[in-house]
Amino acid sequence: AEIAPGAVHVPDWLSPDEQARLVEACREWSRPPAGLRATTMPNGSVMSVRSVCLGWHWTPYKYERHTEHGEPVKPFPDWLGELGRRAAGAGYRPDIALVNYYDAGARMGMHRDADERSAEPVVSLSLGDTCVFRFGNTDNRGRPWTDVELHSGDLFVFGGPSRLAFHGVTRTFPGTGPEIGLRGGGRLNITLRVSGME
Ligand code: MD5
Ligand code: FE
Repeated sequence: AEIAPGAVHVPDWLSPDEQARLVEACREWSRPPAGLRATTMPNGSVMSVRSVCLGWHWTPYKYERHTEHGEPVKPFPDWLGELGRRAAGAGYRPDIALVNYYDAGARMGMHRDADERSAEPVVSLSLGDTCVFRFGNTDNRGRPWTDVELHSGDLFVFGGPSRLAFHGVTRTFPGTGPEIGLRGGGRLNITLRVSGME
């Protein structure tokens, strides 16, 4: 379903086996060094979502090859690029993966993803607990917005005019995810992006 121009939601895009394989990959990527951690914002607040990056490390508001602790960021694997091409088309060449982990209380405030130097789409894959994804407008963090439930296995592609729309995650529904190896529950979101760097 096209939620807005360029914003396409494909429910149930990943098979249960693919979901389980991605969860296992996220578990590996989450290990130190350069593993899962919470990001501290410039105002000192700590994000409730924890994240791990592949390819390029995001820290507000830029991408670097090393984490804030000087650890080299893990490589972006070829197979993940192939998955991205299945989602966004043959010419898509992502070089960043940003994995977000949401525990029962985690939220993501309204923001836009404007730190990539490329207008290529963002591919989003949801795993585990269902969430409410708030898809806003391109002007400000307020209304109008559309609330969409994202379920485990769903694909979202944000391209064209929706690439710079404000968006966030207002809540998750603990205990709603399928048995895909996310022990302890929660929600994972993997975004694939094109850095436009180098
Ligand atoms: C999430 N992640 O569920 C979301 C899904 C992030 C983030 O927002 O920055 O890691 S990705 C949603 C997204 C990406 C790019 C553009 C738009 C939405 N959009 O225009 O709505 O953890
Ligand atoms: Fe975002």
